[in-house]
Amino acid sequence: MNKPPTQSRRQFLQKAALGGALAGTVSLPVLANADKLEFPDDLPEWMRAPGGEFGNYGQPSKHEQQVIRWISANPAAPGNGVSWTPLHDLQGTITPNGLHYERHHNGVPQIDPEQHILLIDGLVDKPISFDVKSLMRYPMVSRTCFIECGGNSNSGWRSNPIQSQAGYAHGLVSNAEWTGIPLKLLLKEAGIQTAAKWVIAEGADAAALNISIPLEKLLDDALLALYQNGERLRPENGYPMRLVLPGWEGILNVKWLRQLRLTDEPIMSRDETSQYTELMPDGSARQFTFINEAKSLITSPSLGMMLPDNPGIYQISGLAWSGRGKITRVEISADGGDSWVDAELQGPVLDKAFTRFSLPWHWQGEYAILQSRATDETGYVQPSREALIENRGKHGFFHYNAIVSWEITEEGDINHVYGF
Ligand SMILES: Nc1nc2c(c(=O)[nH]1)N[C@H]1C(S)=C(S)[C@@H](COP(=O)(O)O)O[C@H]1N2
Ligand SMILES: [Mo]
Repeated sequence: MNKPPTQSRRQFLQKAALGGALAGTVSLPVLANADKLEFPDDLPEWMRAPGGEFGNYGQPSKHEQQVIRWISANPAAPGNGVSWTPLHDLQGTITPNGLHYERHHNGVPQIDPEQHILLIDGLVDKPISFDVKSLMRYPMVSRTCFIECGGNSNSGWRSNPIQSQAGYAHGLVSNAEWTGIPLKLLLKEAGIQTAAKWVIAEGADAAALNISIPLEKLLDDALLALYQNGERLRPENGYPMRLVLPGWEGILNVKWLRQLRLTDEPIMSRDETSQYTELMPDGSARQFTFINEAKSLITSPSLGMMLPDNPGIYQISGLAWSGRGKITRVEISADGGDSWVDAELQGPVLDKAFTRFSLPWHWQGEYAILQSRATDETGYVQPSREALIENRGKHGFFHYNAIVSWEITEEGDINHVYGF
């Protein structure tokens, strides 16, 4: 599984020449059941008696109970940890609210919305504050975007590829439709002084997490979000209000937001100095890397699944996203990166949001390495792991966005490998 690339593996892949295997012209009826062309004599039990009750708030089918966020909490510091979105179990592009990933530094505060206020002060003409009721009277806009933790996928820095399902290694990213008030509206109401360049955002959790954000971003496309996929924010995602900074790393999307203080310089808080600042190979430090660069991930087939038919037809499907704009291209390789074929992008392709890609694959039962590679509208191409490490060194912890490789064995098993 973690074996180093060998000559024979490479030769193997070359023999498995792609030919038409990824070409996308396969006829679908081969997957239909030939042996179930009549219903069984007995009606199933759910058709013989009236069904269940109405529900005040819906829950997934009991047959889908394995579709969960995976929790990696820090036992040494309760309330500090993450839960991962099961990207490998989901389709489409919207993350259901109950499955949005979580990252808390000190637990989920149980905020009474009646008592919560947002204070805007510092380098403003007049400090102002809002309660939830007053904010509800503002004009709101909706936008769909992903939020991704800067630490997502960071197991990729390890010397051996971890054998976790796609979402449990890369699911500190989720995509939702956020509705709220453009921040520029609220900041302008306070009157921005010319000396103001940064905004220190603070949350109302026990961590009172605070972080510096360039004022420019808040005047651009930032939202004070009150709704998430049509309903009020979930407590774990910032109820009653949070910052949403499309395309910018998770930590800046301050949850349970209670203060925006305008300043002329960053505050140099914990999460922009001891964290999120990284040593580069030349000894310099990389700081204030706000943007999540383009990335993609094949979610199906992926680790934990099996390819039951050998040979068989499979839909390769996955997600791509970029903090710099729209995804313009996703390529797929089945031979460890020697040859690439363009996947289909499912529309609408939105700015700084998940884009679903797919490509039919006629697997002939050969050894294969599946990879996806995203390009965004700035022309940025997702790097190989080799290139990423060459550029960033081995001491990285954040912003890992290299190509992910799934090894398909001749038996149809799937492993995570580092490719060649
Ligand atoms: N107040 C506060 N805001 C916070 C955090 C926190 O612990 N406290 N975690 C940050 C981090 S590191 C991330 S990745 C995102 C996670 O948002 P989510 O839990 O809604 O997915 O929130 C950010 N905002
Ligand atoms: Mo994060």
